[in-house]
Amino acid sequence: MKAYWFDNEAGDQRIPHDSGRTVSPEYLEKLGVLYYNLSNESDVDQLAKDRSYKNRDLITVSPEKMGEVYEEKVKSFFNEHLHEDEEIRYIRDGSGFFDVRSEEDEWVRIFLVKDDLIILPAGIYHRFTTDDKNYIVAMRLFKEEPKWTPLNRGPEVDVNPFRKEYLTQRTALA
Ligand code: KMT
Ligand code: NI
Repeated sequence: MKAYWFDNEAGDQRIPHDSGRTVSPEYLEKLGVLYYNLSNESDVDQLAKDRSYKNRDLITVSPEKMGEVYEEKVKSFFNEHLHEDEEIRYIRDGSGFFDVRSEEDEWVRIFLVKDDLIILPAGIYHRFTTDDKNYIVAMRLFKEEPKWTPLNRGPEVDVNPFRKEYLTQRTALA
């Protein structure tokens, strides 16, 4: 894992966009974003148990796996959105970027590789992209039914109860 401020320069979403300014795991925690490195896959079983994640699946994002719709998918993952549930991803192969909004509404870019596990809180605005290798395999964990409909940013979603709850929590963490 490596986290840094996104540079906001033009260019493909899949290039690093590294401003050179690092973001610490402590700052991520203030945003409610949790990060773990789990080199032993059985560690994920304990985490799942502790947090009541009953189900999981594996997603591969690559042109080989997705075929023609790959480029379209990669673009759609990159639309800024939130979920009404946590987004938990445990990277099993490849790499990619999760971008999350800071307190000042700037993008923090989080580069994840194999054995990295990230938990994005419900209500945080974020987006995802593969990097220039165009390949990531991730375990997705969820409680009951997967409830990860992306709610794209906009005036209505800004006042979603899960968004409001997140902002309350974030203020408490700051
Ligand atoms: C998401 O929610 O953006 C995704 O699931 C992307 C693929 S997981 C690396
Ligand atoms: Ni998402």
